[in-house]
Amino acid sequence: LKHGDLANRLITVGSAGRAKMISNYFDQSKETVTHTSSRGFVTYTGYYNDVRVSVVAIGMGISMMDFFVRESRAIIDGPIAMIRYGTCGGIATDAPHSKIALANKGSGYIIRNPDAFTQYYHSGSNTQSHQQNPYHVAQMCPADEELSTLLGKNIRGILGPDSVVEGSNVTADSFYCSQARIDDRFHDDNVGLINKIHQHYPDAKTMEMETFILFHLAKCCTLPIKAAAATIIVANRLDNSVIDEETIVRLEDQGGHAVLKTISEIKLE
Ligand code: R1P
Ligand code: URA
Repeated sequence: LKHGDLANRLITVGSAGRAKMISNYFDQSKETVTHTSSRGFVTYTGYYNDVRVSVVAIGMGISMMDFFVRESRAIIDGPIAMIRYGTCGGIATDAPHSKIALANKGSGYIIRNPDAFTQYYHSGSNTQSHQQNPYHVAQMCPADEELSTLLGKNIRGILGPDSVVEGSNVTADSFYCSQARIDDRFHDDNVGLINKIHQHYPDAKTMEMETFILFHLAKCCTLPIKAAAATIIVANRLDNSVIDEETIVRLEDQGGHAVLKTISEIKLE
């Protein structure tokens, strides 16, 4: 993409299918420009209620979000608003599957500390790596308050008053070890990690893999970026209950519509 190809109002999602679904709500009387990159980014730029918007599917993880925020900021003039609409796992009893989690209280960040695992590098080595904490837990980064409030209002307006769980999210650098999934095939030292996450972030409701980087780069950018995030809770990690496929598709579609309405309505100054 080059200068001018992206709108100042951006939605970012993980999957190409979700991006397409949201772009189906674009004004049909106006042109939608689509671009698929060889690195797996899929972009739709068009209009919603006569306002220019872009939806970008970026795939998974913190590096892809880093590419998205920095490279879109490089080719857009003026203020930007960005909303992530993703999926996540619920890590609190009041974050059941099939609700939409609004990260209005911000996002935490948990990453594996490789130096806590160096005793596995060489057989017979006596390094004291176990003295290190196996996971680094960063300070919470806030979301944009105005954008988050509007997003919550519009999701409730389309999906109903009880559709939203508010709180904070925790972004992890892995779907597995740093989200406390136990795998005997790897040394992960992560038993009880969800409890440690709650000690650090008492109102954490969800875990996923991109939101913190979006919020952090929005705050660290020298040019204006407003950022917010909402995610479909696809499973609850405490009781192992899982959403059904039909509900995911409905929430991607209707929640995506609410996200699109929000990005078109937010004031950019
Ligand atoms: C993992 O399955 C992926 O799903 C979540 C995570 O953040 C990660 O990207 O979000 P998306 O559905 O937006 O990809
Ligand atoms: N995405 C994640 O990163 N974690 C989950 O538990 C579900 C979706």
